[in-house]
Amino acid sequence: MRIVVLAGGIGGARFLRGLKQAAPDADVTVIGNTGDDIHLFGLKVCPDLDTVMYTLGGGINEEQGWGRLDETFQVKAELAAYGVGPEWFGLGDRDFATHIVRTQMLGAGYPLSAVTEALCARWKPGVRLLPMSDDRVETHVAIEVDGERQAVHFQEYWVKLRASVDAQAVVPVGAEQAKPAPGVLEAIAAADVILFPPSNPVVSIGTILAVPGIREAIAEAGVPVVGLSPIVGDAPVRGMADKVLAAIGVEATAAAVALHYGSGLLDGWLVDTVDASSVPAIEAAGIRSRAVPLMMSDADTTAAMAREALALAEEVR
Ligand code: GDP
Ligand code: FO1
Ligand code: CA
Repeated sequence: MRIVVLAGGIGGARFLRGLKQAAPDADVTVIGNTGDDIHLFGLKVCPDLDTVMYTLGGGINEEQGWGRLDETFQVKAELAAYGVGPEWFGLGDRDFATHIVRTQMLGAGYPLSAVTEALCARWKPGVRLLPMSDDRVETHVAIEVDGERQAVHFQEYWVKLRASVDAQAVVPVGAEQAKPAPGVLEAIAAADVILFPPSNPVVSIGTILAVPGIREAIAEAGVPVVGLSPIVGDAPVRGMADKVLAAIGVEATAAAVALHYGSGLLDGWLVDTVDASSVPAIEAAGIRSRAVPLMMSDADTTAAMAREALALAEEVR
């Protein structure tokens, strides 16, 4: 079975680990969000691609959900001694190596998709990991500071400001001109099932869908498209999805997110058991829905979520 998954960072990566356990023989292609990417310390940082690669490759810092296991921060301290920041973003020593390889290859002219493939040759994530695009796309967030509207990079909004101020708009800068990376549209067209893991609907999946051609290819693939809610009990399980959903005028509820994707895109939507009362409204909107446990607390529970998603896909096929 060929499965295509649109993934952000932590939510996407953890779900993928469960999917691999649930369907070990499936051929999985991951279309990763690159809107979080940023140039820092002269290096190209791709947080969501790395989170997927490290999580599936066994190199992730489990508690944190991003960055490397057994990490140290000597280089960061040395940079700080030179007064080189930003001090709010912590690239670890082991992680620096990944970024040096990536930046060197990009500088030599390789596209991000080829660079990602080269990095994955070491980590062997067991999925085909494709960036959504080889073109530069950067998510910016409009905020108000001292009565003045300004736009900051998503990393600044999330890591530096910890989403402490309201997001007024979220803009995937460059998305309109971006082309899907090689293999993306082909993988979608060849898929048997397309899954939206419990990733952020705005700054992860929303950004991937903003690359012209991807949304259309999914809608036209003619195969079940099933998603899992990242919102449980009217709040994100972690992160700032509530803030960025508010910026696009969508309530932070499992049902509102399903309706935001809409029946034109989604065929099935899993909500957590605490949100079981929202199932009829989702079904009334033409999206088949089930309430099942959606907390990725351990490998077996996460694999069970993946099995539920695949079962729902068969139901709507
Ligand atoms: P990020 O790029 O690291 O922010 O990760 P993603 O975009 O892939 O996923 C973030 C979303 O995952 C957040 O909106 C969380 O609410 C959601 N999430 C994290 N852990 C869980 C979980 O155990 N269950 C569910 N249902 N959602 C989760
Ligand atoms: N998140 C933080 O909260 N603080 C950091 O210092 C930080 C560094 C970092 C370095 C590499 C990387 O791949 C991810 C990193 N993240 C950090 C996570 C990341 O900024 C965000 O959580 C994601 O972009 C949201 O998906
Ligand atoms: Ca992300």
